[in-house]
Amino acid sequence: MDRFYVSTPIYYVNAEPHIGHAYTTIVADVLNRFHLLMGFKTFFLTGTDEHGDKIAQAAQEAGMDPKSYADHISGLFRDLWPRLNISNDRFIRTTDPDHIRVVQYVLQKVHDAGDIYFSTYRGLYCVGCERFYTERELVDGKCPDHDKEPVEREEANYFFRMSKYQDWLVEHIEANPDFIRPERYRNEVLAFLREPLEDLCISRPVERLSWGIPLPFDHRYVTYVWFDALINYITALDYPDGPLFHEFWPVVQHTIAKDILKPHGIYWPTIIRAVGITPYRHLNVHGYWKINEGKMSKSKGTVVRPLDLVSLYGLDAFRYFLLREMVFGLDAGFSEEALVQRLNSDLANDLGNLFSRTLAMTARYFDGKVPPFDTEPDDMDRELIARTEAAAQQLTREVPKLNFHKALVSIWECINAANRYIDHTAPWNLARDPARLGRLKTLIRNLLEVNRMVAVLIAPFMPSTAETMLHRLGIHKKSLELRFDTDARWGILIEGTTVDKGESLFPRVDLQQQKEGKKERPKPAAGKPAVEAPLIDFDLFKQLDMRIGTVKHAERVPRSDRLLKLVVDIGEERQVVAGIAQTHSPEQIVGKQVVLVANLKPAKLMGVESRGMVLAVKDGDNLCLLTPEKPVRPGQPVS
Ligand code: ME8
Repeated sequence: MDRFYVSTPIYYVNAEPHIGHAYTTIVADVLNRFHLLMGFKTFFLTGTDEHGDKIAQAAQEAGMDPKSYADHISGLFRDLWPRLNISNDRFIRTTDPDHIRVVQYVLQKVHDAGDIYFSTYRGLYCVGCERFYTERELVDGKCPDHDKEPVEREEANYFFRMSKYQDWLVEHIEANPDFIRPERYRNEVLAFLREPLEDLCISRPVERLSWGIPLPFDHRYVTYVWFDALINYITALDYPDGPLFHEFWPVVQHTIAKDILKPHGIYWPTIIRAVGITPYRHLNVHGYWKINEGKMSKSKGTVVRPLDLVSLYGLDAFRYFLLREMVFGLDAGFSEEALVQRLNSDLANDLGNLFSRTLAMTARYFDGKVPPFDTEPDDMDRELIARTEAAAQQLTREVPKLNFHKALVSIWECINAANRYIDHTAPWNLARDPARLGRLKTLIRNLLEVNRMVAVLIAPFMPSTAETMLHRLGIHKKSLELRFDTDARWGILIEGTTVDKGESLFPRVDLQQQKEGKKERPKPAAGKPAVEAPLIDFDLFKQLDMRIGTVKHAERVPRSDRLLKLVVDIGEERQVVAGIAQTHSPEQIVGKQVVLVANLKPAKLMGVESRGMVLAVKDGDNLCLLTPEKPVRPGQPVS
């Protein structure tokens, strides 16, 4: 069986997930789902990068120890992915014990082979960044991040002999044209390699940074964060001895954005070569999402949060937009206007319309049952079938080349051809003439087949829409169970199957109303005031002792579907029982910060003592825990 392994970068835990993280992870998800559709055995890895200066500093600013801080932000990533329908097999953290073991194993191996040496380094050091800069990295002699001239400093450190592998790397890139792709990034790496490569400093003295993996051969040092992070790609396969490593390493593709081209295009292949393993098969490099032509920025308030968009426009509209709008490799601009435009035209008008027209006609003319092909196909039928089959072929050609937009364009050509087919054949006219019932059956059957094929072809991009469409066509398969060979074939609907007209797949969105709606508070039900509770004075409110706590441990309460038993750190450890088991798993909630009413009288639920109450909000089936905007020290009072 063919195999496929895709990874995303492991994201730093110094910032919350944004649209850029979502894009790379959705791209990897599409690749994974596509290869499953094609019958491959796959492995899909994502996770978080948790050591190093940046994280230690962010934790300090939040007044937390680095591990609790990393637990919290890592949890935000881990919880986001299922909500974007990401099909990863493992979520790796660089603080996982197996990762620490593999990093130390690799360091020792490369050290034993003589490729790590100890040396005193004299160089230009930026105090703000806490790192050395090479002349080439400076802009007008200054650190590009701090706009300050670095100072001369001397430090003894460990170095990886990266320079030794320079010639090999150039030859490898030249001999394998799609090792780094698209070509512009391959050229960028080759251009960099035209200059002599310096050795890579891979340690930090503990007195300067303790938040890292200790070097196995010298505990006065921790590992430089990139040497640690890159190794995650083999830890996840149980390197060196695990069967996964032998199965999946030879077919690995890493997916990243252009910001981390150098560590992936240069450090990683040379490290892996020094370990004695062949490097990855492909490095897939995409461009940047820009907001108002610029970088996303917290201070300018232009950070785009995936769940905000998903809650406004739906998950599949969000996934479709990202994949259709960006040409892989180039930058793209993000705007809500552009997203709504695509939603209304491609999804509501084209796909949504085709599906609802087809099902409405099936309901009207054939009592909602799939009719047979009753007449020989004519030219128009043949053209429709040919277009559908062409879209299927394009999918198999374009997705492996990362041309997601092209694959979608050809699926949409088929959708538009089917809409035109309806207009040209005018089934409503045939329906008036009993002598042409056979032709009407064939027409509707063709349309149902196109819709079914489209559902299968969009499954890697929009898995839940695919499932909804198939379900309503009477096919009860999960999108991950679909297989191209058996499911992307014309004509396999079963005659007589009942289809379900249902509601429209993608209601149109009015952006203006949406924006106004966002500003408005939700309207209370007719005639009722929004707040009915009696007013209280501040003294009564003050009697509530509410604290921020970090969940240290969580487990299900035996024999209860609803209850979780939590241990929450609020400066002291509190056992609390919370009615959240139907929406939150114990693994999801450990590391999260919650708001706890700390002076509630103890109570027993299902025989388990609860000393406090975790605050949550319920909106229909949506149960959300209240959590501070940024991590804070456990025990801080809420006022
Ligand atoms: O670099 N547009 O983590 P990170 C598109 N921990 N993609 C974007 C983006 C944007 N505007 N901004 C970020 C790190 N990304 C390291 C990686 S891997 C061994 C270690 C995405 O949290 C894109 O995938 O800064 C980019 O490469 C990644 O986030 C950087 O994530």
